Amino acid sequence: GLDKDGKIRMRRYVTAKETPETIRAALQRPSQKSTEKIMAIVNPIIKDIQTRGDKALLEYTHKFEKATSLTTPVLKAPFPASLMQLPQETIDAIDISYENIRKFHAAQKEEKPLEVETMPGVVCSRFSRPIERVGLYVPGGTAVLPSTGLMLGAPAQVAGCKKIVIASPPRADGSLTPEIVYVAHKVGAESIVLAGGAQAIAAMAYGTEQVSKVDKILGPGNQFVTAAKMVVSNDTTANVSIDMPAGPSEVLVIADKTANPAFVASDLLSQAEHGVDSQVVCIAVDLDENEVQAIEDELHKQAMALPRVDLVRGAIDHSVTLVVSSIKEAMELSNAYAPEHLILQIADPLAARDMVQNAGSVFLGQWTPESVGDYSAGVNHSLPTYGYAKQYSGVNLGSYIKHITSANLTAQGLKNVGGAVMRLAEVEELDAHKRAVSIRLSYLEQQGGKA
Ligand code: HSO
Ligand code: ZN
Repeated sequence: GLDKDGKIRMRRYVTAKETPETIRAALQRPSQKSTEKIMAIVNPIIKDIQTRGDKALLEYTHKFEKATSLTTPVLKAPFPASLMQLPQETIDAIDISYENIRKFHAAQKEEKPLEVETMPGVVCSRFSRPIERVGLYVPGGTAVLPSTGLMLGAPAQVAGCKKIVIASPPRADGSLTPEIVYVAHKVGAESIVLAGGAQAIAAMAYGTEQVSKVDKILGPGNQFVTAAKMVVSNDTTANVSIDMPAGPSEVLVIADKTANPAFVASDLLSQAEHGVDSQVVCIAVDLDENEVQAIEDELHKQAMALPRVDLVRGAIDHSVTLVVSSIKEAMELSNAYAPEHLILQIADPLAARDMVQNAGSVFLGQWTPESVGDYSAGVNHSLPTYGYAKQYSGVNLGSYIKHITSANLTAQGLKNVGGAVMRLAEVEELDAHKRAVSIRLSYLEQQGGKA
């Protein structure tokens, strides 16, 4: 990201002057550490937690978080007020965000069970139940992220999950940030596991003496966390599921001539500051040299003023600006990239939204920076990354819910559908299946069809 002239700048391509292969290569995600290497580290940790429980969990926390004074890995609710002392402004900000997230996710509830009469007397229904126990991973790392606790916890609470466990790595002095404790309190968590990494995931997947076993684990994390989630969700003895695979965070901004270059740059940087492995993409629609230059100048100027400028530099190193000729071309490139966040700083963002095929969450117009979605608007910020927006949804109310179906037939219904069932049972040579229908139909005949 450091040019000859010392500027922090993204690579730039004009698509009309390049081959499609070059553009495709420019939109590659930065490669990650090999899965094999990660697995070789993660697998023994998971085994160790399974066999030695809390003792192993504490040892890893002493080692990886340097929190050697920590003597117990779990804090159970009710959480003492002394652990969540915060400035009133912070409490207000969390409360406002929490309410908006709750509101938006509560609206995702189904009004009533679905019911369809597929044939006369054949009624199929679908109803939902919350997943009973969920484990929410709130990363530590280069920043504390209480907002992730809200994004995962508020929908779990709205869905009616009975047990909400939050795991988050403690600080080196063994304590939790008060914001995380306050968020855990707000969402009704039953406990906080003071651990991070693969060890925290394993503890929630299998349970330990003090850590409650959960049915589903959600939340973003580094490669170790993601690998551990994959491992436990593939282990039938754990009987646990996960939300989605996760990679580094990313944003794609589409800007046309109406966009304010300073706004565009600020959005690119808000994602770049997450970490050196973040990726940001700027698609400039029909901008001339001066207009692209204006965005690049703003990016450099704003970046230099950031405390996290070194992380930004790393991210900008594998980030790119594409100059394209139309909104349609921009949307095609965006759909192929499938960004976690898509920001549309263009004249008619609503029209462009209709063209979105693949994206985690979309931000419309110049007054909607990604930051509002990261914290307070109400939309979720736990989103599919690394191209997984092609097949996964971000965390939503449905992430905490199972659908159960029921069928309910009358005697006439069985008469109506029974022929098809018996024929297919014959095809599959499953006689007992056929008999379960025929035995009833014979009974009805004996009754003279009165039943
Ligand atoms: N943009 C991040 C979420 C986040 N931002 C948390 C600030 N805090 C990944 O979607
Ligand atoms: Zn963010």
